[in-house]
Amino acid sequence: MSAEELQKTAQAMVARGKGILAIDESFPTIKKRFDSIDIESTEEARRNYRDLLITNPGGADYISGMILFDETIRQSTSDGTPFPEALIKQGIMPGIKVDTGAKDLAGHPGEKVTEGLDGLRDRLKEYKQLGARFAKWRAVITIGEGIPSMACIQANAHALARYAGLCQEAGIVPMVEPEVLMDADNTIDVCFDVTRQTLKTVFDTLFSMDVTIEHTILKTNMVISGKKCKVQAGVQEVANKTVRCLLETIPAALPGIVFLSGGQSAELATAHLNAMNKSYPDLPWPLSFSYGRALQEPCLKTWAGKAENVPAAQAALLHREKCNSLACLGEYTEAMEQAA
Ligand code: 5MM
Repeated sequence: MSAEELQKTAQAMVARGKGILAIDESFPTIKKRFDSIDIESTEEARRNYRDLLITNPGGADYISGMILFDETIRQSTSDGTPFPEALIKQGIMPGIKVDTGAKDLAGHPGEKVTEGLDGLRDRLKEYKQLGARFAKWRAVITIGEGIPSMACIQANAHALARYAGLCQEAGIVPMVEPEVLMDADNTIDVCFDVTRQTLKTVFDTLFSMDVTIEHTILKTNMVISGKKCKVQAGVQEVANKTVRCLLETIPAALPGIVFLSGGQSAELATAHLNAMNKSYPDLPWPLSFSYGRALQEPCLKTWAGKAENVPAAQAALLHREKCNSLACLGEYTEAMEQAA
């Protein structure tokens, strides 16, 4: 893929009013999700579920790309069309998660470093042949007593930069995902400081390793109160602090920023994105979504593993996709939830 095509792909990922659906749950994560609806995580159950997400009529109006897992990119729809082909036919770009998970960081209790660089050049070649236009690698930064350490942030930034360089060499747009977790009892200001340091380190490292910023997409967390914090920041404060943090750290040359939902409720994740776009319509980059849970949860619950629930589950997914599409334009209102 030429530089021009990489840029086109990156821009198409964050096209106006469109976002990304993350369906790249690894085996342990999809098992957790299926446990919540009491179904067994078999290969066929995973295929059935991903089939309904991928073939949802109307999804392409709001979704530019979907992030697949290694197993999923090799599976097919019920009528035998390979999933990547089924996406491309609808005008949705297939993406692929290429990291192999966050593992304990030696010498740093409670901290993780994401692995998966070994053999990545060859895997990317194969994913490209299977139809992948973009890739994803998620680094996890944990807030806690005395953490994160700079060692953890730097190790993860280094891996993200090496991954991004390999993707661009292979003609695949890297989605660079540093996620500061929201599970602790920290205030929003601690999240601000940690996210700021993380993003600054990641972009310094991308720059020093000659990754082309114009051919990269950032996927990151919002600046938000930890789930266990007694004082929960309101929607406007989250919007203001997230935007300030991004303005301080992210080069204007980046084609776009997409958020993960990180355990926020579906509606709150939409409200936060909407508030950012409504209050700050003239940012250097589009702000969009790449949610997993906040798009899928209502759909997963409605489906509950039953074929007869597929149309209702697809409608629930489409509703979240539409709400988030409107949030990209700052045009979402809470009333849209009642109307659903
Ligand atoms: C869909 O979940 C993705 C895969 O996670 P694991 O590798 O842990 O199985 C995950 O990377 C996801 O893309 C991001 O965390 C965003 O998802 P949420 O649910 O936070 O929006």
